[in-house]
Amino acid sequence: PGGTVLGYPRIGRRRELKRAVEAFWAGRTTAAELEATAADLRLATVQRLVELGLDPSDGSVPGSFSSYDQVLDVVATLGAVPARFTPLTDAAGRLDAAAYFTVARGAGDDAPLEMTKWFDTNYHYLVPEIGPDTPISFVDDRFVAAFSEARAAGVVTRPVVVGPVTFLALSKAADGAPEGFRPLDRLDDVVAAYADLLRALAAAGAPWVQLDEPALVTDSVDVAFPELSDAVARAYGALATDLTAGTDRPAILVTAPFGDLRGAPLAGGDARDGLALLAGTDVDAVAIDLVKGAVPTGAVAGLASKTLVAGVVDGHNVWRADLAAKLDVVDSLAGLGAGAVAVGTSTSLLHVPHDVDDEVFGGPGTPGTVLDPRLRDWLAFADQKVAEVVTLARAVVDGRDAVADALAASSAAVASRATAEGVVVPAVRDRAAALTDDDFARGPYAERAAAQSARLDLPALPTTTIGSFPQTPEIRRARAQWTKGQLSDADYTTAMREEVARVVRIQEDLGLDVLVHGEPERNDMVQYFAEHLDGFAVTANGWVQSYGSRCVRPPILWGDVQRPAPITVEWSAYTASLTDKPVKGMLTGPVTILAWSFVRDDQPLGDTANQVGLALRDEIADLEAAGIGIVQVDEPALRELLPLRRADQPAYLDWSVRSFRLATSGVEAGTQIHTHLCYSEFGEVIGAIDGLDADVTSVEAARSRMEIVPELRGAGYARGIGPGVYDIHSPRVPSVDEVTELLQLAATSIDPRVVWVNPDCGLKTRRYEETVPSLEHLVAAAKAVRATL
Ligand code: THG
Ligand code: ZN
Repeated sequence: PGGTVLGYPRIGRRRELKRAVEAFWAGRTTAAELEATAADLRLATVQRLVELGLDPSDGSVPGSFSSYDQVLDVVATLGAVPARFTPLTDAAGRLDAAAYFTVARGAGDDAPLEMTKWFDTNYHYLVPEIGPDTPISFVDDRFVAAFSEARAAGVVTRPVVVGPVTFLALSKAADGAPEGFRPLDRLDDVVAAYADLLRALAAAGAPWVQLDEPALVTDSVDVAFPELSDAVARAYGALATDLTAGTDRPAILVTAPFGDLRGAPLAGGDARDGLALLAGTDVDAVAIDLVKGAVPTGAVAGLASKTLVAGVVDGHNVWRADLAAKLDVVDSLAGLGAGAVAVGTSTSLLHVPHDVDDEVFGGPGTPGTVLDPRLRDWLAFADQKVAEVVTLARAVVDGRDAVADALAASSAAVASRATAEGVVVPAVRDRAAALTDDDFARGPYAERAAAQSARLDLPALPTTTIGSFPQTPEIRRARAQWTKGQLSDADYTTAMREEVARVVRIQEDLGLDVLVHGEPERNDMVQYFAEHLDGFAVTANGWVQSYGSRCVRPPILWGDVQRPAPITVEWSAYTASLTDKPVKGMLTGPVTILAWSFVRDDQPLGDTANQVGLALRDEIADLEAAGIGIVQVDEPALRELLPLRRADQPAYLDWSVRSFRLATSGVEAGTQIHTHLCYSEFGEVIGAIDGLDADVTSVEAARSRMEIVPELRGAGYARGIGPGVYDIHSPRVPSVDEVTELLQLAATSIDPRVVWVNPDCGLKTRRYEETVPSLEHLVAAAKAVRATL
């Protein structure tokens, strides 16, 4: 009745966990010291949640800590470790702290678990590898220990565990598994281990456990399984009834975040209703996402004995809720026939920063990074969302009058945001409304190719890089000093221009054909543009975990987007003044800017994308006018925003491709547009990549041994292609022979005249020690293959 949240950030308000974990990796602290810091953080978190109003006595407080990743925690709990890491486990099959991180990060030739995106968030989880012989049993009591630790401090938590069906649906078949084996074939073993976990939690006194089953809201091929709904029925029949009959178990809450549990088929095209399916088992509560998912209607058999947790507070975005409207949604659930309705968040709060009160608000002239003070009232980060849930829950129990002030304040904030200056800018709206199909299209590729080849005069197999060069400690130090006001704008700019000149010299010495400026002036490829566009705000402390110890600070896109002044033009023009070689201007595309920001929720995303597209179109026009003949517009997140339900995908692919074309189609035929994609499997968006109509597309390809090249050709793509010829994620320097072999593979599977030679991705995370020899080998390989053409 007090309301709950499905999970809470775990990196720490000041990224304490990041620092502790990285100190342990560096050998500066012991496992015991790391564990002590983690325990402090867990305790501070549950106490904070109680302070914010969650009930400390009944399992309302989620126990959602992880030292690295929630999926890895299940791997550890089940002892489901790939064979290459079994030597690291103890006799019982457990991983100690060092071994746990080794599975996450690899060691020597033993590759870590692969990392991939968690549903449609910017969080990345580790992909379990499950085969017929993978050990699976309840071996590790980390969930039980965390529960007991909080309980000893006076807080009865609700352990949060990735559910058994989602765990297996997200796993991949282990190397060497027989043809046709699917991880879900191991469901009975996994469920038996979960039953043991539930018994252990009950013995420790846990009244509730939360099992997260986001796989139930998606039908994307990543998790496709024809019998997913049978798996749900089997797993929860066993966990709630058969395997726990006659023994104690905690009450089970199953959550289905990120989408619609009703009204759309489950994975594999099964038309059964996910809510009805769960209601047909003996689980005790179901949490549904009422932000992404539709409000369900119609009675559901079996729900009378259960609690429905109404996920009305958005766990995935930062806007303050309209509490009265949320209460209307809660009220509208009455017809479903649930035994009780409780208030919750739509998803875990893992995806938002900790606390708006950690931000610095100020007006013009306030030093440091500050948020527009008007935004303070419009935003809700994790702590504010907990308070919203508590207020809503109180209204459900005591009536709206009991929280009248809070309801009025939230309505006033929502109203002030709707009418604030900058949220709707008529000039931006008029420009978007006047767009015609011509604004989204360039001329025929044959004409462009001819004009570009005459202008650029490049050799066969031209060599280039993806844009960023190593961010050295000196660059980071200068930026930190500048941000703190210890370095003047002029001195900072001078330092960055010197770096650009150095990067140009290095590239000329290497003999690269198309040069870049190296992006020393950019903190992050999205944040940098957000800082230079109207309609965005950036935060000082708004860190969100991206994976493991790594975090990002997503900008907040709150208003209509405009470009007040050119952003990159001086940098690119300066670079071009230093060399006779062609220089490539570097921009981040509209889809990626949206994917890695918190976006406004008051208009279709496609409309917002076109505003960003128009701002970039102006930037590209200015680059062109400054004599820059090549502009790269990166879209690494094109795959990332793909909707989880197939039915929604065509509309997304349409607006995302159009926004890119809007940005890039204003140029002359002789100006060459490049794009770059990475971080994902492109199968599902391959048609869209062709639709971008870029003259050259560079893609991550080394680890998959160029398989993207024939795929793109198969999808009808017939323009320039730069498949990455070496993996930049590792410090290893590839030999000339290795690069030559990959390049030959590409140049024989398509017409070599369209092939470009470049690394997999930007070099900002690498050091010069690796970068220079790797690029030397890349240039040597290009020359060798060129000679054979
Ligand atoms: N920028 C943004 N989002 C992203 C990426 C990005 N999402 C997907 C992918 N890349 C995630 N990868 C990373 C890689 C490195 C870091 C974060 C996400 C990283 N972060 C620093 C850290 O945690 O120490 C902090 C960076 C900073 O100081 O701003 O290294 O490239 N937006
Ligand atoms: Zn990349």
